[in-house]
Amino acid sequence: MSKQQSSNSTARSELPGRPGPESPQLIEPTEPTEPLPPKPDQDGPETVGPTGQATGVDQARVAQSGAYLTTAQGTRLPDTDHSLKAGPRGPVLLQDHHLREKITHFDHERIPERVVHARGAAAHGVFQGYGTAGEVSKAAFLAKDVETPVFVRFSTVLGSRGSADTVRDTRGFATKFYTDEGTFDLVGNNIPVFFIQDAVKFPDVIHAAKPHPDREIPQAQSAHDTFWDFVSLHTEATHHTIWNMSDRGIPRSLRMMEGFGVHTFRLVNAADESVLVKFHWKPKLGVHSLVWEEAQMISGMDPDFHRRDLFDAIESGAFPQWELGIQVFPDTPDQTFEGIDLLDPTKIVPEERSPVQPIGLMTLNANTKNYFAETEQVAFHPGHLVPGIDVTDDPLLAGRLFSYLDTQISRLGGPNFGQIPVNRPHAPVNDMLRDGMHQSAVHTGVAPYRPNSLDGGCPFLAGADTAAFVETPVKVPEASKVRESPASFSDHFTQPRLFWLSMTPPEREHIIAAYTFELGKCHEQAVKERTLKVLANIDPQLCAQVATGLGLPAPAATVPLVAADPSPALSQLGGTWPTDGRVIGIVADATADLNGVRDSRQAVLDAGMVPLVIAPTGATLGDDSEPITVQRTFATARSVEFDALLLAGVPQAGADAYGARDAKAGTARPPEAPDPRVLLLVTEAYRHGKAIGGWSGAEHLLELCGITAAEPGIAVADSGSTVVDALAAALGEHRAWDRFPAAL
Ligand code: HDE
Repeated sequence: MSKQQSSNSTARSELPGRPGPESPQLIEPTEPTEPLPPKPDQDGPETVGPTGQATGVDQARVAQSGAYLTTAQGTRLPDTDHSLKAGPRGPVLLQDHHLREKITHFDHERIPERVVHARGAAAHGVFQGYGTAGEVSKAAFLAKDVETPVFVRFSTVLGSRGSADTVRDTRGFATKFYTDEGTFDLVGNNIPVFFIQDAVKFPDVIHAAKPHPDREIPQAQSAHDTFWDFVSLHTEATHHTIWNMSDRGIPRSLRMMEGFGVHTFRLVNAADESVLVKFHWKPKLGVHSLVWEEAQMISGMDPDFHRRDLFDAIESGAFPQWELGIQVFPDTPDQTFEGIDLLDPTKIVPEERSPVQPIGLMTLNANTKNYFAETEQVAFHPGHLVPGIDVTDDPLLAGRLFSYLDTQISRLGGPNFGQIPVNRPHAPVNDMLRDGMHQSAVHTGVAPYRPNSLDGGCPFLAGADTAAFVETPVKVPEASKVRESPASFSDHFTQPRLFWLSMTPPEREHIIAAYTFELGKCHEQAVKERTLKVLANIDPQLCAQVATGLGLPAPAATVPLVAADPSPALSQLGGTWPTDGRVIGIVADATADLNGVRDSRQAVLDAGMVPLVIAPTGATLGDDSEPITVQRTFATARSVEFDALLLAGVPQAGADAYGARDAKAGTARPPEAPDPRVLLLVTEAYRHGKAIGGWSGAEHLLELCGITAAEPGIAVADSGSTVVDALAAALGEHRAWDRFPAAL
């Protein structure tokens, strides 16, 4: 036996009936062991077959379990490390069916990524109705205390599947409700308006926003010529674009985003009365964003930042929650509300004019078990509706009702994608759809048609009284066929201006900086100049400041500027929010007050936040009796990972700590200054408006960073346990906004 063969045979030698030589380098388990039990929070949706029967889970295919490796046909295999050859050094034989099966399957492991929203992260959860929607919708899952399993996929729009999470972009927020009356998909975004008003333009906006076709640059960015070329020529995109340029384009966490159905939907109650509604998801943790510098740094430091944050929060039991709410409007023939056209997906209705009424609570409480099977294969469709929820004639929605079914056929390989476990309804399915690629149901019976007498006439048709989905008989106005939009669709600037006027000064600074950055990345002067003309129609101050940044003259407005009432609900500032799951970095070294570190760690945990100790190296701090585990070192920590910092006290005020090192002679650093990476950590956190706390002696480090304890968002106390309350209070406002514009 050759050398290679002997080492690889070791594991087999221990299996019953497989004698083999012993190897001193035992690197594989030598006998079958029980696989790790599923984590309690990882139960996926109940698996229900395409014809409604519970199928359970095909255990043989879910994990690396069982005693023996087999082929896809279940035949046991003696070797999976060596191809079948004509002698150890000879050619590989075509006969090797295991080699061919293994490589062929591997060759086809990838499926086409989504044409948009390719990068996503998802979780399972539950939706609980409040019963408050009963008057306007008969949808059974909205009734009081009804619990419905859900699967939510968040996504960026532009980047490919491997792109970074924190790019400036719209985020998808798609929810699948597995209701007893069929699956309802609410396929929304974190921005309540869209770039275009008519689906026929979707390929245009996406072609413009995706990377340039010649070199496929830039990835996952809107900061390039073709995007700004399109949105400046096509001013109905102005409203969506200003939302993108605002802090909404760079969320702090998927858990801290609002979600919107965007289109107006129609709800129908038990008496067949209808209203028009807009759907809103309101996060319990509030709406918070990164600052642009952080977002860019995170793209390099941790491209999986949002995905990790969602997964970790759920894993640790900090289940994210959103309230589902509706704005309700009368279903009048003109489908407008106070002059706002409800069929125009580039318009919002300010919450001050039509409050969002809560109708249920969603809790995400289980991570996915397999990214591909669930997050990648989930297929949403705005046409997945249930009785009580219907669509309107929004022309953007009409195109979506076609597109989402169609795209799955190439993405998921045929029309049977509804049979993939994550896509299977929990309601009984009794369709007459048959055959096709990847058909996995074994349909019995001979008469998959209606009417039939051979299968007993089954299945029968339901009526509105037996939970059938019946389209609302909306009157269609008498009209001629035209390729036109209503006149109201051509107002492109009133609402972007409303958005701008509703922003606080720091938020406006961020918007100005975002436009200046993005246009600064464009090469075409004509594109920049045209965009400035668009900005002039939003606000002269916005236009002038961006123009200054670009070094171009500011043009005058070409439309009258409307004096809209600001909508404070659009701003993220003001108010205080829960700090659950926020990440606190505790900076310490061996010379620090380690009891204080222990106390502060505990206080952070007690407050529902996540403490991460940052020290010079990965070695535990303190003696063996009560060692403190170090989660980050000065080499691996960067401020962008933390929502706030705590600087451990040092026993003697003014003493040098935090990895103090002798400064090299002739450098500007003070003698025995803290490790320069700590100075960077603190100054960066300060510049990004983050709360910084410390105790007894930490002021020294703050002073070295040019920060005084009296400033907003800085909390210095006597002990590690007492400082956490003050830190959490500052963090409840998300950032110390008074520090802006520090970093834009
Ligand atoms: Fe989508 N969109 N979209 N979209 N969209 C897709 O469907 C499309 C639009 C949204 O996590 C695709 O399964 C058209 C608005 C989300 O799997 C595709 C138009 C809104 C997701 C598609 C729109 C969305 C998608 C690509 C203009 C917010 C990700 C893969 C008429 C209300 C869902 C897929 C997931 C995905 C088409 C506009 C949200 C190609 C034609 C408006 C959250 O079918």
